[in-house]
Amino acid sequence: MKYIDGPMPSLPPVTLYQPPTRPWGTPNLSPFCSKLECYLRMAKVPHSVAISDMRRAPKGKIPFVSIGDELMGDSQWIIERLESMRDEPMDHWLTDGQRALAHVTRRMIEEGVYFVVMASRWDSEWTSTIQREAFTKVLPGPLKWAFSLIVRDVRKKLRSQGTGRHSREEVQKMGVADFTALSQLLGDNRYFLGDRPSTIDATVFAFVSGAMAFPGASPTRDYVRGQRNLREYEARMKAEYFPELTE
Ligand SMILES: N[C@@H](CCC(=O)N[C@@H](CS)C(=O)NCC(=O)O)C(=O)O
Repeated sequence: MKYIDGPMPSLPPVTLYQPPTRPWGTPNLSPFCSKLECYLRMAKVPHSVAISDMRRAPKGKIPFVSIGDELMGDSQWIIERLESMRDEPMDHWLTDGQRALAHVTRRMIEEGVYFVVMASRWDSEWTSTIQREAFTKVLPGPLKWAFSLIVRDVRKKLRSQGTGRHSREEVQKMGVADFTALSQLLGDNRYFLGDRPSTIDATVFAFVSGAMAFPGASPTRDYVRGQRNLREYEARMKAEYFPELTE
């Protein structure tokens, strides 16, 4: 799979490693993979996409990339590295205040909303149906038995991070509060910070899309689906950067 539009000739070849799946009309099962792929498309970075093999992941997580011969993990470090190689970084037009807002928004989403989204997806109600179906599509045949290990691992991580210690009601209350803040900050802006895209849009889009798309109902998902501005933002971003998902 290739996406090339407006080449950046000074870059060494870039390959994005991620699971080969676009479930439920969202770019990836993993919102961090959706974020990075969205950024690569927004920034018009020529790249190819390959299936992730966790044994090669430099930080033991997806997504990861190769830039030339170098393997690199963590969506944010990757974006910052690629931005540093551009003549004009995507965020060049932001004021210091907008940069600060983008920073706290991204940290809230990636360190807070992510775990609410995970808890909502791995809720016992959906684990054995929706999640099993999505995961067994991407697990290689011989590893399909490993789904129960994944369930155990995700729940252990949710518990050690803290979100997994709250009741479902408490987790959902946090999720609705986070997306209320995002909806209010977005207002009627075309992109998160105004009428031009910036790197924070990759994160906001990925997590709004991932939360909205999941087929299992939850107060958080239903809140996001019910907010006109979040819904329209997700549809605009998708039409612009992932048109194949709107067909
Ligand atoms: N900070 C990392 C987070 C990536 C992340 O948490 N990825 C999850 C999938 S959504 C993962 O690889 N989980 C596997 C694991 O933790 O073992 C980034 O921005 O890339």
